[in-house]
Amino acid sequence: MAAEKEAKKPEYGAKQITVLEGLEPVRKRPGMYIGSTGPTGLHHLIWEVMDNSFDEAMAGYGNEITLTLNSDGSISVEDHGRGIPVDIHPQYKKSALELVLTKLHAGGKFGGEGYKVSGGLHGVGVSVVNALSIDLKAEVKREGKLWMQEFSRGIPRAKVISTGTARGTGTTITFKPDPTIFETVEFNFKTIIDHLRQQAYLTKGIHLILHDKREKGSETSFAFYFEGGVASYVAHLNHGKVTKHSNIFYVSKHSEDTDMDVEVAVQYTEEYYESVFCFANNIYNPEGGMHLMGFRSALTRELNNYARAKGFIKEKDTNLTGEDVREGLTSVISVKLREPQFEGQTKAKLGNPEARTAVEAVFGEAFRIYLEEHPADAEAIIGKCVLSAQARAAARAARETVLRKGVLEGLTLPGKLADCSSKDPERSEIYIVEGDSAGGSAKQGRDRETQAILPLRGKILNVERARLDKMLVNTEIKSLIIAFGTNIGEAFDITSLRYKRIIIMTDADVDGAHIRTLLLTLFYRHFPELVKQGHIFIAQPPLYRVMAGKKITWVYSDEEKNALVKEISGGKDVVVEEIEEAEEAEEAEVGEVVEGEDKAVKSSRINIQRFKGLGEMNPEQLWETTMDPTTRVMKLVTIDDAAKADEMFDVLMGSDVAPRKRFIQTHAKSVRNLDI
Ligand code: 0RA
Repeated sequence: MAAEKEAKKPEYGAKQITVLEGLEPVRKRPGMYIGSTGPTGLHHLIWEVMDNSFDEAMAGYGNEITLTLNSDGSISVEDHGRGIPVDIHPQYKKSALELVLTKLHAGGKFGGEGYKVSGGLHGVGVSVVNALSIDLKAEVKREGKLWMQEFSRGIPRAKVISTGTARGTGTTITFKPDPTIFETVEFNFKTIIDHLRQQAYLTKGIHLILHDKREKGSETSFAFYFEGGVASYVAHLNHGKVTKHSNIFYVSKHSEDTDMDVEVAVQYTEEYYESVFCFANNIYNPEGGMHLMGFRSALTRELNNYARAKGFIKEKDTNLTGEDVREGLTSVISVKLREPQFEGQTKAKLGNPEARTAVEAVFGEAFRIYLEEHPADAEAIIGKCVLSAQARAAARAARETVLRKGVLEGLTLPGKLADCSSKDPERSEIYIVEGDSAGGSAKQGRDRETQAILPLRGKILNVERARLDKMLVNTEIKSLIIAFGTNIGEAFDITSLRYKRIIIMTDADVDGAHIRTLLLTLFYRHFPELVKQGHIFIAQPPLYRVMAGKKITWVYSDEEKNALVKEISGGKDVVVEEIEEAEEAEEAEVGEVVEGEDKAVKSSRINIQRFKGLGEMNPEQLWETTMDPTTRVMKLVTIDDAAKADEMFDVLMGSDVAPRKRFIQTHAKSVRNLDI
């Protein structure tokens, strides 16, 4: 916060560190602190440490944060903040450093004026990271000295010691996640890169550097720095789209009344949908919240005021509605406040009412001035909104006609839907299956009582560009809507949902991914409630069938396959014949296996068959591997997943190569050393 720098800086020492409790609860119930022990929770550890570095940077201490993926599986986060204090706490007789790293919620963050929160949803403290790390080393530069302390699973290996002299200040935390806690301790490069890019947009002026040193000899480095803050973010989101005006609206201001930083960027495109991304203290709020409400009311008000004042809409005309002004809108809203309150299903909806007031005031005033000062841009925006209003009226009329014809009344379930016999939504689920042949297997293999199958023919309509009225004439989409029973648009009613689970089942190839993305885009844009309330799933068919002697095992990843082969072969190296096509697998009977050097040993035979498509499985196999509710694995789709699919759609899936090229080029610019 800008004001923070000017505010009196209290002497920060061990005294201000308040202590709530020890770390045992963290190891006992890690999920309570980091959400899960899966990949998301694992990456949460990094965000947690980085949040502390961001806090320092945003308070004006240090503008470069470096993340290093080390070859031993550990991660280092280095900042140039004030450094964690190392003096001894009078009451606890321990260094502040040790307290920060071993006591839950000890970080000064809860101690009043000394420190402020960037986290909120994160913000559980570095001690949580320490508790869940098999090794953690803290190095601090402070008052001319270099300090160091090491821990294992949250327990200090020794007291903090000074290891030499140092120039400047800062903290480096190096940690290695505990493999007995996490399902996997392998970090995902793309997850990290995406997070860093987003954080760089949200904290302008801060350099974020990533070194990937995991592979000796092929180390790579990336750097992100965006001078334009969220305006750069909007430019990024609008890549590949035709924009309505070239000047991106941008405001960044501290609201004195509410003591809040407000940053908003806006640009209209020729698309029909709205892309809005809200953040509070750098945390994404997929469900929006008070900042979004403030933004929306100011946007509608200012555009109506301007349109009337300049005669774009006449006395007798009705006002532009919220929906009219949101078509084609791309915006990023970011607020930074002292005590964010998160609500909603995913705990990611901002609840602070003052955020509404602050955004409404700051954005409203700046946007009014922008419209006045950029009449050409204003005219283009208003023109688009007026057109949206007209189109909406036309669409309403068209939809009413469609509805009157009873097309969506649920009276006529689509012919190709094989419905389940249960009429209880709680017990019912629907598989959306790619292609007729897979649909056939699914229909035969399913549990008729509770599982409905809807095969989709061909590529469904690219809903991104389609308007609701046009969508409603698309057979595939109509089938989906009728099958769901919820209706769509203003008539959407989740209480009429006919299936508790909607499961997307596509092939594990590029076409499958395309259809899945299309469906996710459709759900994100037109059925967001289904996603938010956890009704959408992705089936996970196996990648391979491994046959050792007579025993068949289905495996779902390459790691699993390798582990299984190792297990079957008893740890010895074996040569395994992998067969790509199912037909070939039959011809080849069983792949020959050579066990290491010693061929005299009793020969075990391993045959691996890779599945290309669902259609290659017979009904029993499909049931057994993918549809049996007692054994299947499915991925729950979050609104975040759907938003990502939506965002990526244009850029990566579009038939047009130009935006894709541009995407790669612009990203190359933000990267110091693109070495992939
Ligand atoms: C407690 C108090 C102060 C800073 C920090 C903790 C701190 C923690 C981390 C974790 C990673 N990097 C960090 N940098 C700082 C305030 C120190 C002061 O007022 O001098």
